[in-house]
Amino acid sequence: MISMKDKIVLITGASAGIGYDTAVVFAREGAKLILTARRDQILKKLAEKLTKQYNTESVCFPLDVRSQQEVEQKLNALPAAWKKIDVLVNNAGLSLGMNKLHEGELIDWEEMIDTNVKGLLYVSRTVIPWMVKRNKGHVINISSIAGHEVYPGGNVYCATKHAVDALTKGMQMDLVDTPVRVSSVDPGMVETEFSIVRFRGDKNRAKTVYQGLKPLTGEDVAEAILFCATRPPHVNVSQLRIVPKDQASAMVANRK
Ligand code: NDP
Ligand code: 8X3
Repeated sequence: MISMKDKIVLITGASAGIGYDTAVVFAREGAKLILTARRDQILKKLAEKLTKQYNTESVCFPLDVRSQQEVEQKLNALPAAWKKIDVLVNNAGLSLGMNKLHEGELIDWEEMIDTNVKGLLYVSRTVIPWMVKRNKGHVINISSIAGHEVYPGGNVYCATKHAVDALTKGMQMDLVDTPVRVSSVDPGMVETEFSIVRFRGDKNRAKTVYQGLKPLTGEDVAEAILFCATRPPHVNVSQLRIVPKDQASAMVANRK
């Protein structure tokens, strides 16, 4: 097993949900954290909490992954020691709306594609060369069950997660002759801010997504991410699908 003690872990979208809980879980294991998202006040509080709780060393700064310039500038401005990133968790992502495709909002499409696909690419394009140079590193992409299945109204979001799946496979091929590992963690329903964001702050509608079943928590997924990161160097968890016991597929769930 690889210990996370003093490993440098960069998490995108660390201000909420899966990313936030991944920060907590890796801090518990002794990692040093680079915490990024747009809401940096939450990141600051998280960093303070982790320092108190686990004596975690961390840096945090606002980062909108949609901006290629911002990604390149801010990551390149990291002190040299912090550029030795051992684990990159490409987690920042979102879904907006559930309209039929022909009734979709173009602005929502742009934001999903820019964040989930292009943002992941920008961060990866900056960080992976450092890993290749050091002959060390692990990229963990957060895709989804929506990267394998499509459901009504999921159109563009599902397309972005299918793209993440393709990018993971492409990275695995392109890095196969290096020690850098690439994993995909693909969850089903996780109760985070995800559905609140999707339904533009409508918490009641968001609740109905998980009605009658026990969804995953961000922590459940964070532990799965940690599992991937801590396998011995000759093992690569290429894809880890994790769903609630009550969920069989994107469309089939056991609701009481
Ligand atoms: P949350 O809404 O709770 O968290 C999303 C995170 O992404 C936030 O920290 C948010 O931070 C960040 N984010 C959004 N847009 C940007 C941006 N432009 N730049 C940087 N950060 C951004 O959702 P989850 O934790 O559930 O989602 C995390 C990932 O997991 C996503 O990729 C999602 O697609 C995936 N996923 C979620 C599932 C679920 O059911 N919840 C299931 C399968 C996959 P901020 O707003 O501060 O920028
Ligand atoms: C999030 C899970 O089923 O809402 O990726 O698309 S789902």
